[in-house]
Amino acid sequence: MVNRKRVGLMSLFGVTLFLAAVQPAVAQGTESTVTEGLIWGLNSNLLYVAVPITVLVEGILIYTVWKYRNADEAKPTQENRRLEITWTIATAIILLFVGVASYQVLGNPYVSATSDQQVESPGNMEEIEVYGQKYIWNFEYRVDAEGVSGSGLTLENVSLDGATVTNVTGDGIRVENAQISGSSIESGTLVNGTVTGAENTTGDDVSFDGVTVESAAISDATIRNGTASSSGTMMMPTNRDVEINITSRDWLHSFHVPGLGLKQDAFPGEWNTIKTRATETGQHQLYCAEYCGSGHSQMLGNVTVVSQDEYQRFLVESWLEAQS
Ligand SMILES: [Cu+2]
Repeated sequence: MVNRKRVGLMSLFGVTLFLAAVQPAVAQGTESTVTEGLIWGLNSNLLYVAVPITVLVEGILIYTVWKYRNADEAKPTQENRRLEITWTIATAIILLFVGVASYQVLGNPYVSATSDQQVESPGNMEEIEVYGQKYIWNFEYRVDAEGVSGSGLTLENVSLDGATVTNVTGDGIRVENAQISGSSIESGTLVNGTVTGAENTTGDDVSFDGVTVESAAISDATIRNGTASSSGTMMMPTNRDVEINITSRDWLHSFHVPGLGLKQDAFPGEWNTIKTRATETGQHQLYCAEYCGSGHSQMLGNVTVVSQDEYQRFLVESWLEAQS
């Protein structure tokens, strides 16, 4: 009777363990990035293998304990070659499955990080730089935009592509009262600029490189390789590959966003890169996951995932704000 009760208790314990193990996978439901989807997919795949093995092994154990509960003396096991070959091969197959499944996910560029100083990004990828420092997170974004308008701006090192210059006065170094239509700069001053491909009056395309523009108004301008920044909150677009380059300005930190399945260490003087793609909009908590001093627990931030349009608007607005 006592033994039967014990078997019942053990079974209950087994079922509880099983439920505890399965529950997170069930609760997960949807994933918010490609990265998170891959990680949870691997998790469930391994669980599909681990649960039947656990049930089998525990079942045999419980059955054996129950069956030989009254045996006085244990009998020595006899050699059984067939059994040994079977469990060796079965184990090899299971380990092979675990290895292949893990490798596919861990070797995926959306999961594994690279440590290159300069990762050359194709133009179709958003680039975000993350700077950890005691005890705050700062972010820098690359801005490429078209059809940008603004006024009262000071622009440095900008390049305006496809602009047409009219009524240009000066010698190509200092241009005053320039009227540029297409990208229109009215009553602006271009200091130390170079104007190439422009005829003195109307017509040709012109591009400005390394130009400083003071108090200008621009409309319908193109921004190439501009930068924008934010502090505390990182913005991210949906349905677009994002390359997050992470470094530190002072000390060891770790960029950790559990809700997006992202985690990467931040070292001073080194860039660690993670690539991901968000699948839905939302806001997620950012933590520092490397003890970095007395303010470590307060080193929090947010990651806000918005639509591509909204992200683009954020970039341009931040860029314009930084110029004025
Ligand atoms: Cu930190």
